Amino acid sequence: MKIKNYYVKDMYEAMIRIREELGNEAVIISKRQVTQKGIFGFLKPKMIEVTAAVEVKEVNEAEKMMSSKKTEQEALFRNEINEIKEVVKQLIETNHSSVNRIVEHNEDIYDIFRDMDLSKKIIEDFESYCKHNNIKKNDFNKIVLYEFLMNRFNNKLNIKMPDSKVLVLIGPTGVGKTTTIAKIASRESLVNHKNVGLITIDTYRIGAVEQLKIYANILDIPVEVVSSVDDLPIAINILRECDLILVDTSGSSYKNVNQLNELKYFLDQIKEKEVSLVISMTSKNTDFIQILKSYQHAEFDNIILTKFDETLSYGNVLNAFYLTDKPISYISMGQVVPDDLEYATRDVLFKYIWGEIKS
Ligand SMILES: Nc1nc2c(ncn2[C@@H]2O[C@H](COP(=O)(O)OP(=O)(O)OP(=O)(O)O)[C@@H](O)[C@H]2O)c(=O)[nH]1
Ligand SMILES: [Mg+2]
Repeated sequence: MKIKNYYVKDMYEAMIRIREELGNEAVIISKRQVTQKGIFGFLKPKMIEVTAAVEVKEVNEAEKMMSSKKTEQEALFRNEINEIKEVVKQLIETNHSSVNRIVEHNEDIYDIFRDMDLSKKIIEDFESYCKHNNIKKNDFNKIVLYEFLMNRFNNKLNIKMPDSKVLVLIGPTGVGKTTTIAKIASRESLVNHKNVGLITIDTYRIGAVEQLKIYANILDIPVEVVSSVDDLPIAINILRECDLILVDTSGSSYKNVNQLNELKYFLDQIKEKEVSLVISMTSKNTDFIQILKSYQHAEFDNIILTKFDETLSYGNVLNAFYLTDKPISYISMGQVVPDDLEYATRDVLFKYIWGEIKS
């Protein structure tokens, strides 16, 4: 058994350090506020002393080695280890009650859920997680929520970068499809030295074609404009030498069934492709759910989340991976091409979510 003390600013820092140093199996066995060291320590903000423990195999190895020698001193030592083990076991068993003791009960987890605009499904899952772990409603707190999120991020979150030659971006109007295409095109052509070609089938909106052509000119890459379904395979054939073909589409309202059918008809003309559904983080949870539902018809493969910079509520990250089994690929956090685009990673997404809950 390895036991270690940590001096930290908050429980978030403690969790991160404990996970890093002792691993996922570690448990918190105590926590108390302490004054910082030094003459003026009492003037500084208080720190938290957190004690964590984890069972390690080395103890068993040590036990084996020692038992072979069979000296009286060793037998005494083994007894001591067993006693320590027993104490720590009891502490682990009462882990939840010790967690409850250390956290103030004034935080209402349901207020956090409401502020994050989480779907009902997630709240129900949290409740069943707590029930399964024997945590009563009165004991819901941020540490329980942290453990729940860690668990779900580890087990449920699905992340995957698109890797097909043809990538089509679809989604509601104004979510950032064209801007994201420009960002991906810049990154792939300038950084990864790929031959990139662009196609737009957005001939509805005034200026849409020009918008894409401007990016194509800057990057010096070819762009094909497609105005009828039959032209789409032709455009793809023209760009066949490219390593990556990015297809921009016009925005469709999730409520407009005709537009969605037309989009599906266009998409069906491309045999081998990956389709990214672009959704803005600023969408309300109820709209977010409807967008995911309506666009299922278009058979998208992954999700790109945009406009992280325009919201302080990141619940849609959870909504995204709870309401569909499709992976998240990119996240966009601003208008700047190409800088404001990142590959989605577990750590970045978790940081957004936990940052919101913590504050
Ligand atoms: N703040 C912010 N703005 C963004 C982001 N991505 C795109 N935008 C802006 O959102 C606006 C619409 O972006 P577009 O790329 O034209 O969106 P679109 O989905 O192609 O729009 P339609 O083609 O009309 O459906 C532009 O002003 C972009 O600069 C982002 O991540 N954050
Ligand atoms: Mg567009």
